[in-house]
Amino acid sequence: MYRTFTYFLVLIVMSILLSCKGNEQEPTVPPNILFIMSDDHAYQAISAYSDQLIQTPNIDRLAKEGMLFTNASVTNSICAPSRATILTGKHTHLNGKINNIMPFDTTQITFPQLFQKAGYQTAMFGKLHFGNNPKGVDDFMILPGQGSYINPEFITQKGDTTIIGYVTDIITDITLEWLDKKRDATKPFMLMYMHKAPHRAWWPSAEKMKEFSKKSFPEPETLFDDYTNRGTAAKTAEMNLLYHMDYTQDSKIMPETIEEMGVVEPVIPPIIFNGEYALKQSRNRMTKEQKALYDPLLDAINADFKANWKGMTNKEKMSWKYQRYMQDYLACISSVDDNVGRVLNYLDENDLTNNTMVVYTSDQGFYLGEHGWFDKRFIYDESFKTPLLIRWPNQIKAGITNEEMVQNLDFAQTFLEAAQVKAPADMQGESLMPLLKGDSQGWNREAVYYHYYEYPGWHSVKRHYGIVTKDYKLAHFYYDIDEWELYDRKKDVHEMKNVYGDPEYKDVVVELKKRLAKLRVKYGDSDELQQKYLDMTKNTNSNISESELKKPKH
Ligand code: SGN
Ligand code: CA
Repeated sequence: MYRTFTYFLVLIVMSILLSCKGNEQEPTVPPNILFIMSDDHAYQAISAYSDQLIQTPNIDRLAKEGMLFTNASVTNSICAPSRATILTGKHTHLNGKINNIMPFDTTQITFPQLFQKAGYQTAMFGKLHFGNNPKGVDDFMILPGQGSYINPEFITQKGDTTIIGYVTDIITDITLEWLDKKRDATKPFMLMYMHKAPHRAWWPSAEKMKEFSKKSFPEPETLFDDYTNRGTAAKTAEMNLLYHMDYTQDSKIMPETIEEMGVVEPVIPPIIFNGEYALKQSRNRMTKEQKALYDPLLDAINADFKANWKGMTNKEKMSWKYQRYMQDYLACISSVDDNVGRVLNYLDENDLTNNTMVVYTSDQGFYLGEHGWFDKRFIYDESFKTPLLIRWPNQIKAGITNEEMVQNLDFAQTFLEAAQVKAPADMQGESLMPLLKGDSQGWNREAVYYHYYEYPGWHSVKRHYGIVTKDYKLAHFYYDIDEWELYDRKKDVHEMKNVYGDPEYKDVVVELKKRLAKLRVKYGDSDELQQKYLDMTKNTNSNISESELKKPKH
């Protein structure tokens, strides 16, 4: 009641103010916010960024009809920490969610709570991956932990439920149902629509698997990278397609085939020993009817493997794995794109397009074979950068590309400013509203800060922090080793040469170290905090504890 009253009051005051200004461009009602986030969606796999790998016509609409950010990045390239930064508007070292395992302190203010307080209708559907339920949403249905692709379980306010079908379609069905039937249409909404796809172990819908397992894709230039001229961290990371991508859960080779062919590589992490994990996760969850759709497809993949694998060189195995990886990963994305299309159509059909800010992003970037890798975590470009497309026809001109260094840290304040809700003073980002309105004068960020913590853990990427400017990237790998890396982003776009020790860059290093120290002070990070988080996580290893996350507390 009180909220409805506040909302109408805001509406009346805004209408009076706007009619006084006589500006037809301004919205007369607060905008809706539709936040769409996928999990591990690399910008390389959105055709608005590059059409080398896939066509994503629906996601591309947001760029055509809005703004495409080509230098958007995350502050810590991993799932739950990225989500914590988005929700709190704070760097990891302040919100405390340093990795996927540590609990999130739920006494912190998250931006949906502020929307709810301001009279918005709020909801969240899909993957949160937090270990606790969201605050500040009137309605939610979230996957437990990483969730399942096939016949997923959901945690809801009314208890747990399992829905038969494919996760990307189901999350969309739930989202559309809320938009159409559940919300109060007299109020503006802030809706978080968050996909599980295309997270590992990539499992497409049967229809898309059929389509994509016939395709082949261009290899990235750096697929056969041997990490020469890089530091220890790149050399010791465990995310190489040849050595760490699993034939069973990742490439969909059945344990029987593995045995028959005598495959002993790669070294499979214990949790997915014998391929149990993914095949259990997806194939073993299927109904008889679903199995009947998938099995001929899996048989064809296995037959191809049996016919070709034995005679392959390592290089050929790498190429084979890359193709299998891209077929499944991109097939998952194709479903995301179709489903984003369904939601955008709904907005069109219900006259909601013009005054809804639609945001499409990912919780981080991802390696699609660049440097021979899959996964994320590093400050290097493919995982540091993240896709970001924003459309709001009432405020943003169509078809604009923006190259400024924006971050997921900025989202909360952007949404709050769009809705004219005051952001708490301790949020650390900056609202993107000036950029969205075409005012780059009102934006003067020249460097961003990054800090990754989940080590020891999956994929063995060592802890590091760093500064990124448009020209350079300086990173300090401080645990286990004490190594600095510097990349010249203009001359070495693929980040193949660490020039930290190169005398030519001596002055650049001195200057960047000063700027990095200043950034750490500005954002409140320090050696002491770093040590505190090291001590806190001394005995944790995400390889082991990830499964414990599966069941969030209610
Ligand atoms: C799982 C994956 C990893 C992935 C982490 C974190 N392994 O552990 O490849 O890096 O999730 O991903 S898997 O064998 O289970 O597929 S995150 O997006 O949740 O941070
Ligand atoms: Ca992720």
